[in-house]
Amino acid sequence: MTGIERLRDEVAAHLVRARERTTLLTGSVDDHDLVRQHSKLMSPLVWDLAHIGNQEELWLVRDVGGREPVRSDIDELYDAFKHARANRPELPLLGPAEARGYVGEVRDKVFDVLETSPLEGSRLVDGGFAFGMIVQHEQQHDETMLATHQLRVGPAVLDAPPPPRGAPVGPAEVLVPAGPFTMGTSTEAWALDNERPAHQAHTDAFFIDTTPVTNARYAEFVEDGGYADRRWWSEAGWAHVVKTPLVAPRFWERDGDRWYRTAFGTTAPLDPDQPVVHVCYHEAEAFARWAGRRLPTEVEWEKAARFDPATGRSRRWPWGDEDPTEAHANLGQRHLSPAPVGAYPAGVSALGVHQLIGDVWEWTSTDFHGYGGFEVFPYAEYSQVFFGPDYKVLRGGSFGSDRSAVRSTFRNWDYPIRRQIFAGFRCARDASPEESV
Ligand code: AVJ
Ligand code: FE
Repeated sequence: MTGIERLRDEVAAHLVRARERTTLLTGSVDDHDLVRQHSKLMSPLVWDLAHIGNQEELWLVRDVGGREPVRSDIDELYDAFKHARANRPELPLLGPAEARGYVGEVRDKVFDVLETSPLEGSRLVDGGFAFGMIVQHEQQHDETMLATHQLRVGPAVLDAPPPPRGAPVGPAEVLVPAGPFTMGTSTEAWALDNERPAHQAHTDAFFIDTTPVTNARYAEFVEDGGYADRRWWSEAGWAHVVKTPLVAPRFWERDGDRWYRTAFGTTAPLDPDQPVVHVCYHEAEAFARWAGRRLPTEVEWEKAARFDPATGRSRRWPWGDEDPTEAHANLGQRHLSPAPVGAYPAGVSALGVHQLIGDVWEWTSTDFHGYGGFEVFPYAEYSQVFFGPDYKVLRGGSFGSDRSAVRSTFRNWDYPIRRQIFAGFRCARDASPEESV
């Protein structure tokens, strides 16, 4: 097999894997659940389905393939910038059967385009990046659809084995030395525009938590009256917690003196050792202040994840340069929850930090901006239009993120009030001069 044939097979396998997941997420509910609005924050599942097909048609069938449109009449309906999520149920969308037919027809043409695509170079028409972008796009919407499943009310329809068991992780925090490191990437083939270019970044010495903050620890904050104590909240956070009002993470419920958590239609006692999930930025920030700590910046997070003090290099992944296996991280919806802390000793970073990839997206204190030297590619609406103070950066991916759609350089972003995403956090603190040596 030649190099190009092997590459085509790899791309095809990624496309097939993404489509199997999409099919599971849209095929496990009935047509009524596909077209209805489970939350104003989310699209109907049937919109995500046809939007996946429409983006694939735009970039791979029309642009890379130079083929005739499959359905040019529906582009406007599936343009995320034309209609807010809350209004999508009222649109004259393709019905479930029509949407399935459409995405299937697009996919057949894409396999045809792939047969002759050179898959090299960074130009869009060469296909290499374009196929990767579309694989990631489908997986990103699959994670979004998984969040819609979490918001859906009714009996469980998804099933997965429980995550691996936790284990002791040693000291609760890790010292990251002061100095420069390489942040971002210019070489990852599928890295999106906002992850580029590779550049030197600097941090002072700081401590970062060895693991994400657990349910047990977060429950202490709740039980200490943290949600009613003005001292822990920023001005915006306090306004939000009072007005909404927030009293505990989303999907937590108290019965007597025990906490329960509902996930994907199943209610069970809260696992004390799993990372807390479904908290917004304001809650993460308030917890950190209550604990006498702070959230890490995005630069600190990436240094903790990638910097190898022995070589001075930044690794591709916390554990090294090899792509993730099941032993490294809780990714890809293999489990329907984060894994208890210590469950992935093989995934530890050079500095000794656990579970940076997978389990829960981690809020950082950094606003979403382009790096120095940022260039829009291939379209401004992927990330540039979101740059500014309205969005906070999240890092590392969740149990619902696929390995094709997350990297140590990958940057997610959302409003600081959002908590339907699979987001948690870890804390950090400055190192004093005596601690830094
Ligand atoms: C990177 C997750 C914020 O879902 O809004 C999907 C990804 N962009 N379709 C989003 C995305 C276009 C994006 N996030
Ligand atoms: Fe999209």
